[in-house]
Formats: sequence, structure tokens, C-alpha cells
Amino acid sequence: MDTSRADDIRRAWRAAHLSPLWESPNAHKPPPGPREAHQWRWSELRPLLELAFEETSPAAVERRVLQLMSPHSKSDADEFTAGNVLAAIQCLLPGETARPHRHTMNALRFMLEGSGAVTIVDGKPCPMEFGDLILTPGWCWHQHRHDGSEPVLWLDVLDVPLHAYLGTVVFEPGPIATMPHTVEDAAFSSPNIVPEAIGSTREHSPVFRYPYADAVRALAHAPLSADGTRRVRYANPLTGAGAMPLLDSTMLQIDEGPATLPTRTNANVVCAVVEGHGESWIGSRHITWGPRDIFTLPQRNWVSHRSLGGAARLFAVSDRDVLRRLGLLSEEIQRSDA
Ligand code: GTQ
Ligand code: FE2
Repeated sequence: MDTSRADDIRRAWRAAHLSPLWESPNAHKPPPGPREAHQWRWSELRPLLELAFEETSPAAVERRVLQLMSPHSKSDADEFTAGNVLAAIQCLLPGETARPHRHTMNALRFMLEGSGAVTIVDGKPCPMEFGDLILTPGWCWHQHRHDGSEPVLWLDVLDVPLHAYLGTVVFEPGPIATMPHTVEDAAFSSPNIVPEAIGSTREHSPVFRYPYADAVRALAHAPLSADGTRRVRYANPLTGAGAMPLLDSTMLQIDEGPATLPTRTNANVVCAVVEGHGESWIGSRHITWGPRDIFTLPQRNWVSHRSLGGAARLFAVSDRDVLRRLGLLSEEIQRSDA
């Protein structure tokens, strides 16, 4: 075997931007085992968020946001929390505002602490109270304002990692030149009846605010899922599809009782505890959690939850709809007789 001849051939291929598949380290190789879950305990997070009030203001930096970085992030530029989901905490003091802008990324806010803030989405004011979900879908103008008397903190979730990969990040600062037409949320507040005169061709929900009380009421009547949880999904009332195209939002309730049956999916999930205490088994990890704790369910881990007294509720955002639309979603449940 003439090794120098073989080396010459490979050098020639490399120079011509060619690569032999039979020597590829990637060819048909499954990814390594599932990534380990990560938890941000509110008791540890809260004092660190307090430092952001001391450190800066929206007047100086537009958005006072601390991103929840996966321990697997390769650098500060590699911004993701789990898979295609980026979560962060945004903090606003009374009297502060964040100016209007819009971007191609879909975003949502889930209220964790404080009250009196408002997000204005394409001109519609959305009050933000504990447990409320506010959508700021891609390319909708949005701004925040806080007229209350105590700090507010909310969870931001965006589909940034997917846009970064696809090269589709576009950002436009205000001022708002022409405000898009919207229909007030109240037009959709009669169950099962929707207005007909909607010319929207947009894929996201025409409703921007999903109050916590509505989710709790839906959960109270939701049947048990096969794994033993109760789950509701934040939907677009016009289509029944998810409220936003690339971020799937659900709330799950874990009643007091035995642990839920283990489930496994190739979707990536970020959970925020809304109410109650519990424990979860996520792959080889076991965690305990309480209100406002945030934790990840990285894809391909077997996951089971148990309430530690009373009904516990988790807000869960995932990239599941991305995978479903691409025909790649897998969801399994461990059979109890297995
Ligand atoms: O509040 O508009 O966490 O544009 C990241 C980007 C929040 C926002 C984030 C944003 C916002
Ligand atoms: Fe934004």
C-alpha cells in the first residue's frame, strides 16, 4: 500500500472541497446518549436576578433579560436552553418601559412574579398577572410597560436557536410605522364561537393573552392522559393548531398519587413550575421542584413526575411542533406491563 499516494489523493480531494463518505466520522451515526436535564431553582435564581436590577435598566439595554443557558452551550453565542427552545427571565421595575420592536422569532411570556405590567402586542394591551401566557408571535410589534408597584419577573421563551440555524433572524426597531390590523381577544372569549370576519393569513393565534384562570379551568375538566397527567394545549381558536407555529405551549397537572408513567420524546421541553411541589425522574437524574423552578427535559430522556402533595401544575414549552411538522416527532409511553 502506497500511503503517500493515498495521502496525495486525500489532499487533492480536500483542496477541491470533497470528502470521502467512507471515512466520515458522522455517516449514519446516531447522536450520543440523551443530554442531562438542568434545573434552575427559583431560590437560587431570584437573588441573581435581583443583581440585574442593580446592574442595568431597559433605558440602557432595552431588555433586562438573563438567558437560561444550557450547560451544553459552547459559547455565549450558542444560545439555547434545550434543543430549539431558548428561555430567559425578564425583569422590570415599576415605571420602566421597553420600547416597541419586532422580529421574525416567535416569543412568549409566562408570568412568574409581581403584577401590574402590560405587554402591548400589535397595539393590543395584554395585562400580565401570575400564570398568564402572553404571545408575541413572529413579526408582531411588541413593547412592555410596568405601571405596578413591585418588580415583575416573567419567563421569556423564544425559538431563537432554530432561526439562528436557518439564517432567518430579522429584527426591526420601532417606531411603528403602520400598525397591523387586529381583532380584540374578547372576540374569542365565547367558547366554541369565533368571529368570521378575519382576513388574517398569519399562522399564529389571533388571541395574544391566555389568562391563568382559563388554563386552570380547562385542566379541571381535562381527562387523564395515558401517562396519568392532565394536559391542555394553548391553541389557535381559528384552527385548533398550536397558538404559535414553532413553540408548542401546554400546561400539565400532576394529581396527587403514584408517579406518572415514563414517557420519551425526541422533542425538547422547558418546564416552569406554576403551583405545587413534586419530583421528576429525567433519564438518570432525579430532581425535586417547587413554584417558579425551571427545568429542562432534553430530548430522548425517559421522564416521569410525581406530586409531593396536592395537584401540581407545570407550564411546558417545546419544539415538538417543529418536529411534528417535519414528520420527525416521536412520542412513546412505557407500557405498565413492560
Ligand atoms: O421582550 O422583546 O428574552 O426581543 C429576547 C428578545 C425578550 C422581548 C427576550 C426579545 C425580548
Ligand atoms: Fe422582542
